[in-house]
Amino acid sequence: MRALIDSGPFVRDANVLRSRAAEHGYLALRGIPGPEAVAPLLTLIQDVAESLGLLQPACEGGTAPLVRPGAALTGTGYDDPRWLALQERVLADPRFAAVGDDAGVMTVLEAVIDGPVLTRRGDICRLALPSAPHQTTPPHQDHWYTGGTTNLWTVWIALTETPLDLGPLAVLPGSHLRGLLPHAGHGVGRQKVSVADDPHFAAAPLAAGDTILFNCLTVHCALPNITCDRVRLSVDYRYQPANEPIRIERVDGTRAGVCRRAHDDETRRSRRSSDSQRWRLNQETSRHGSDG
Ligand SMILES: O=C(O)CCC(=O)C(=O)O
Repeated sequence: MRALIDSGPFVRDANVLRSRAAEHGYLALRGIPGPEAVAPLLTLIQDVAESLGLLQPACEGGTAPLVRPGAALTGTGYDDPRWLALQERVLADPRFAAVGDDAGVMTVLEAVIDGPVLTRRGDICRLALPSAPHQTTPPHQDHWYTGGTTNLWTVWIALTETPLDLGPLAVLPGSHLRGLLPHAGHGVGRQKVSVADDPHFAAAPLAAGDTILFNCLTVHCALPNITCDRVRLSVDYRYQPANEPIRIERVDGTRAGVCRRAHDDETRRSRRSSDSQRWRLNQETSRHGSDG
């Protein structure tokens, strides 16, 4: 495992950010948006997850919260009703959007995208429980799930201190230059690329409010949460150039965020109201996390 290269010191240098992002397919940004910026969102997520029976009452000091004994998510995690309730309550709260719209974050995005940026392109709040290796995010490229422009960037933000054993994000530097790789696997969010034990993955212990930004073709995964009782909390937001069309067609012909079975079922049935479709698409795009 390699270390991440910190681009935090260059946040005011658009040329350095752009050229590093183009070369490596990612930027690690320590202190962007920073611990104060994420504190209200951390409180919100802890409160909601505690009320759903997933966490013990919050600890002080930005350390990862303790799991409620016995708490586990069913299936792939993305289809557990408590996971969906968490997304519904957190994503609707202004404290969630505030972090994705943080001025420091947006400055970096505008530098990397080199122009006006469209937000809300698939955002999600994540909680990685201990003792759940089967739910650890496998290596994948977001583009497989999101479709549309390849100039789509994800901002992944740690909400508490996230040492390696808590399972932070890992990226494969330069992998965005290989184009879209074959993905295989079953279940929501379980399609992955085969890069078994590639020693070139890069990761680092993160502090609350540290960011990893990466392109939708950059292969990434989560490290497993191998703590016995701590929960990793993070959020990820997606952005694309404002002047590019929003396309939700995946390379396999399904719509982004809608799994094949749901897509086929929906095609057979007559369509429901456009409002309910939009809601489902938002939910599924979020799950992708996105499934990505
Ligand atoms: O946080 C994770 O477990 C995975 C994140 C991810 O795959 C993403 O942000 O696209």
